[in-house]
Amino acid sequence: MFTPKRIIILAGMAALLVCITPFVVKGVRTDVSSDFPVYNNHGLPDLTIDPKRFVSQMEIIDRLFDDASCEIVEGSIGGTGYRRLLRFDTVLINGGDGDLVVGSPTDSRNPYRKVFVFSPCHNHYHIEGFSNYQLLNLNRAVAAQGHKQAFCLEDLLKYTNDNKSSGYTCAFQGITTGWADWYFKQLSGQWIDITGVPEGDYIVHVQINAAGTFSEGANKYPNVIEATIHVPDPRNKVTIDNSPTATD
Ligand SMILES: [Ca+2]
Ligand SMILES: [Zn+2]
Repeated sequence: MFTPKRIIILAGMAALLVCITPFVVKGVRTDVSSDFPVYNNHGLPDLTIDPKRFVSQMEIIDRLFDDASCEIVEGSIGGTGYRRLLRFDTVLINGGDGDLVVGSPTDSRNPYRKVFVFSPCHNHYHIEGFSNYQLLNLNRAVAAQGHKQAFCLEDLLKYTNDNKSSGYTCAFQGITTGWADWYFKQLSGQWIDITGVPEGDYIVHVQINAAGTFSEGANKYPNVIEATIHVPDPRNKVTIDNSPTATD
């Protein structure tokens, strides 16, 4: 019921209520719900990213990785030692009028079973190639290759007030219509490794359902989100975050 991811989110929400700092997002979880109302998509899901949280949580930090880091295995960092990471929240909203149903990673009858891959960093099954994270120059050339971030899709936030969750978790994955999953920036891989990227202005580019695994019907809500960001000189100090990895 309460997975580590949920507990961290609940703790985070509690912290938001009592602690006002310049870094706290002013928004609440329903901020963008009116921008992405559930519509008649003939029973199909339509996934999109919460654009406000994507921008408001974006930050650049340094983090230390050793030879045993699961991130090396997963390919979310380009090497060991201190890496400079541009990280952000990805909240996946389902604005279609049908659930996204992915099912159990371990059920041999599941038609999606081939898209599941076990994540050593998260210790559960992810959907391979679900999203693509890249840093682009303003002329849209790739400045930092980033990686394909895999996901376990589950219901974590309600985006409308009238739908009950169908109860999707990492063990039986999906997102209910009107609900959202939340990959927050402290999770392993919720970043682009920008180590050595020169100072300048760049575009953070994220695409979801990148491999086209799931049908989204009319697909009215965008699967690509972009934001511009200024990357400081690599010699400049930024915040170091060596706190234990969130692994859900
Ligand atoms: Ca979409
Ligand atoms: Zn995961």
